[in-house]
Amino acid sequence: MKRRHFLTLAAAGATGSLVSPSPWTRLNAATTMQQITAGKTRLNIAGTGQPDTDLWLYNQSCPGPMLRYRKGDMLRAEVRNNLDVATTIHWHGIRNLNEMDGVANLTQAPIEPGETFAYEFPLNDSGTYWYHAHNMGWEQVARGLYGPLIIDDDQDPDVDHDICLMVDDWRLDNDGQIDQASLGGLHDWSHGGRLGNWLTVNGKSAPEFRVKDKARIRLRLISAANARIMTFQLTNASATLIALDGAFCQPEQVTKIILAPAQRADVILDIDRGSIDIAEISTGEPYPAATLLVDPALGSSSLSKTPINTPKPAALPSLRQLRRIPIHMQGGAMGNLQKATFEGAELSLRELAQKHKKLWAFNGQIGDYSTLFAEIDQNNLVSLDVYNDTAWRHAMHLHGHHFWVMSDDPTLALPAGQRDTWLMQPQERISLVFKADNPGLWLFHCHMLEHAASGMGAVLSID
Ligand SMILES: [Cu+2]
Repeated sequence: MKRRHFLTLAAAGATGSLVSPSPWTRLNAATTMQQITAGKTRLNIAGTGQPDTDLWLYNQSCPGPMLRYRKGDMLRAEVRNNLDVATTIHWHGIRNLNEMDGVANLTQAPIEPGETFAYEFPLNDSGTYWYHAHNMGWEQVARGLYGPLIIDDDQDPDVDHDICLMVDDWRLDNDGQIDQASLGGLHDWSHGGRLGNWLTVNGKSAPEFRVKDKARIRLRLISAANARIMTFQLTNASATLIALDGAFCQPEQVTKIILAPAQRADVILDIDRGSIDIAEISTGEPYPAATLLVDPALGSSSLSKTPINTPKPAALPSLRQLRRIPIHMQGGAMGNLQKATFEGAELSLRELAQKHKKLWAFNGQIGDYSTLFAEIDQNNLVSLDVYNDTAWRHAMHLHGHHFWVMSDDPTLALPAGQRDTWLMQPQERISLVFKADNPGLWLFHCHMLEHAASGMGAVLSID
């Protein structure tokens, strides 16, 4: 099985450039309580001349407000639910207090319509993160309930522009509205998830970002897509990848960035020839995503373009005492799952699909929050030995911890640093190694949100 490298090594010579002022209101002040309201809003995301789209948003903004802090700050947010369904917020990639992790019906009660819930937790890691609804996520994220969360670090490289590109893959109907008929469709759930037909970057179609000439730019890419695995290509530019899923990695030159749902990648670009186009190319046809426009009115960068020096990624500890947890992933279309256990009963795949909309299993068990998949002693070093025995790719996400990715397969390109979401190819075998130093009930699930909803998840108990 050939696996696609997460990031393709760049060949092109030109350095790129990226850029632009943030389109969001910047909420700040680490110690103040942020007010975040989930509600219904009509907003244009379908492009100029198109009708506004009925969305579910945080603070009427798409994406939701940028939350920006410094490492060591406390995040305090009062979340009000003005929707007519229950919701929660999960702070993706944050090694959080368990009771602040935002998983409805596992770590907290759902926030009912009209209610508020206060989240408060320390931010011990810097980098690019995001927050999103974690109750009926397959619908609530698809309708717009997500936003960026950025934590600055004293060791961040100096740049002229720090630009966050939050990308999404919407499925809109001919009226420019969320295609509601397809929400919950069993075909999508058993295949690659609910793929969209409309790409936005920061809620807009192919936005332009103005930058200084010769600028050094940090570009933070975040995928809020439900299911689509996107590939971003920088035309006329190469970039230095410096972080994956928030964590600094071994810097490397790239011209393409593959982002599975929920993944993030940070790159540094130096503008040395005019403007730069960023295209999404996963379908084979380049689709414009964003442009970085050199604007002479902004002047020219005075930063010296020193080599990029970032902190070393966290080193893998000794593996002498390793708790191995085998995870055999099965199910989905063209799969080999015949039957599985759901809520204590063994059912055929047909029954599971037709009566319960369950399609995926780990070790013959359909994921649900009432079953502990594994009980782990705190501070154990754990290896989730995952075998993707399905015909589909999956973006596997662990809550509350960051993991190292290991494999016996020398052809796999593995990250040197830690991640929180790993894209698995069909038939891939991988070990996700982490120190179980954060007590609580933590989900390990596919971030193709339709797969998670139909059984591809498990609860790990650490204490
Ligand atoms: Cu999946």
